[in-house]
Amino acid sequence: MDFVTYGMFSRDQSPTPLANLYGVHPFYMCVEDDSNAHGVLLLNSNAQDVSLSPNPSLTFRTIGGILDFYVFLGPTPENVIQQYTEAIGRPHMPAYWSLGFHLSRWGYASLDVVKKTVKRMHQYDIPFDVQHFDIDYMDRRLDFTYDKTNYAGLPEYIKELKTEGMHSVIILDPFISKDEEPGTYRPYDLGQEMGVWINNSDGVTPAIGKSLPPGYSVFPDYTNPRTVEWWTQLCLEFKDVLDYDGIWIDMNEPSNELTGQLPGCAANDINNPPYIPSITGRSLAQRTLCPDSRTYLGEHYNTHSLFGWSQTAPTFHVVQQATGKRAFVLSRSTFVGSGKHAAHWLGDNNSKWKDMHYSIIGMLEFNLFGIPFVGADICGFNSNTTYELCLRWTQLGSFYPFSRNHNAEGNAAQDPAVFGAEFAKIARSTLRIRYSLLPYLYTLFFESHVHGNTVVRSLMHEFTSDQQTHGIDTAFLWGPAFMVAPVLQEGARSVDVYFPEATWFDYYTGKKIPSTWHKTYATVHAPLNKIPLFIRGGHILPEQAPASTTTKSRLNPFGLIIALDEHGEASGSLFWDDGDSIDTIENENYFLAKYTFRAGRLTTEILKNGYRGADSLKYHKITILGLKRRPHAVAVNGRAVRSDSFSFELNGKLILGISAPLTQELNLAIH
Ligand code: MIG
Repeated sequence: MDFVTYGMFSRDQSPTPLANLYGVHPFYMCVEDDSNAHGVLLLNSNAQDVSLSPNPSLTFRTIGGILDFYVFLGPTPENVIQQYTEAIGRPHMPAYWSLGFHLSRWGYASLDVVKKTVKRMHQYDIPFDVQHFDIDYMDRRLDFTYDKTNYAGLPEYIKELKTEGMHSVIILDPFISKDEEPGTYRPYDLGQEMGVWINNSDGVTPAIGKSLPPGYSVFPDYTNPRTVEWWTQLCLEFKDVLDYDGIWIDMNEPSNELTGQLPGCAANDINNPPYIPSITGRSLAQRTLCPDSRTYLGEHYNTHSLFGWSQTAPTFHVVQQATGKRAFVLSRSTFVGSGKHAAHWLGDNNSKWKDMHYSIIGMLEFNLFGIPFVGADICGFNSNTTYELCLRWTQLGSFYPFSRNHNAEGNAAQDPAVFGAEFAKIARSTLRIRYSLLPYLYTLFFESHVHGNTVVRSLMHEFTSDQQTHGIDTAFLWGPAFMVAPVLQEGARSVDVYFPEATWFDYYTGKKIPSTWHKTYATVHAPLNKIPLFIRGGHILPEQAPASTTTKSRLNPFGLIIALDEHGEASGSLFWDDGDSIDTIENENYFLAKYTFRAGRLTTEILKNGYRGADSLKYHKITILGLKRRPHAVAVNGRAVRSDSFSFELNGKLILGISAPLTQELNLAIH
């Protein structure tokens, strides 16, 4: 609030404090001194800035458009986001596989290198679901082609990954080269014929810029329904070439190497308005097109920051159509409502410790923006990473909702299998924790999709009246119940963790955090092989035995972690469906259970039992944390459990081995 001004205008800009970045979200949430929260959206796509002062005051300055203000009354932070996403569109339900670990790299250089990388991931048995293909799969960086020399055999390889239960995501850029031999490059020829490009100010001739492909390029105008037809057709045709499962849309700010298109922007008021908001370069054309360019919806001046957003829904729909399954679309540029159709990564960060810290801030922000499926490039994108940074980042990134290791061209390989056996073992064990908790994460996404909840949230979000939580951006929660407190400093072997007033258990030991640590920072041991994790009492987390892919883990037995609060109570839920069919909720093809534990009894209420694929699944393990004493007897569904199939540890942790069907009410009594 200290007299800072934030500019908003979508820009190909690696994350830098105060700079305008890839996305535009003219939304804020405010928490007042009495802990009541509200939110405000100015639904406006023009270049704008917001000035903050400690009065407190806030001033929006926009240079066009409509002054459409929405106020969301909360009163809790979570209510604000539920109301905000009700207005702008609730986040989509992600495919289960897309919650697995993703691996990517710009500059594998050949399919052989990809294959070797995937192989070493498998050799170390590191959980791994999705392989990304960045622009080097393309022939000379041309969309809808692949490199038949360096990536010969790519179509077959993608099929092979599929048979192993893995998935593939391919990148597509928004610029189309106009300089290929006429008749040899269908995406351009067809688009030209259909008239789908952003035009110059004359409204007729296409705007010509320069980006990754050879020669000069034109820019599809996704606000035009004809462009959507063209894109849909090409993506469908390309599916017959590369059997992709998801599409990654990059550079959609839109990015351009030139300042404006050829031959440069005319001197007029639209290109040079009397006030230019506080954006990098103080130029509306820098790294993009001239403001007076014409899109179907209006002047680029008004629609610039909508480019990525306008590309997102059509891409989502064509991925659904092409695969017949739930779509995965990863977009760099976002606007209000993008979460309805896209996941987001935070862009071109650096392999630096402070960037790893920033990623938590970005992840929390995008959860406020209604785009909870978010993560940063694990181990850092620009420059070479180091062993320790990459290890700590792999631990943190194992708890990003979108968990992907990605790297820039020219840097040393940084996949979790490249640093040798010790690193791989740690990556494996951390990712296995992620995979075991995916049923909980998936249930959080269900709640986000249906009720608009955040998936990842700050401590402030849950403990709003505790002022000490307000500035914390070094730890975060999955839903209300699972705290991640990563190591963010080089050489550190401990973390100072703030424990708000609640019952907390160490995830690894089940041991209760002493109440003397409440409302203070406590130093928690964090050797290289460990990221501190805590479970909050009062909550029940569903889990499932992990495996090398979610395709396999989804068949494994479930467990429940019942973490009791000070009254010996806890509750939680599990959402389950086939993980990748479209509209399973609308079609009632899902399973939803609510668990309640009180007075020594667990009861299950099955709210929906509409997914027959759940019938063969079982509960195998119940963990109860925070019991005051060793139980005399335990009964599951009315039958006594033999004392040799449960173990009790003095720290109050009870583990029960059971076998009970998932789709029947699970009842447990502890005496
Ligand atoms: O400027 O496709 O942010 O993730 O690897 C390069 C190559 C274009 C920018 C993306 C990055 C990606 C890279 N792209």
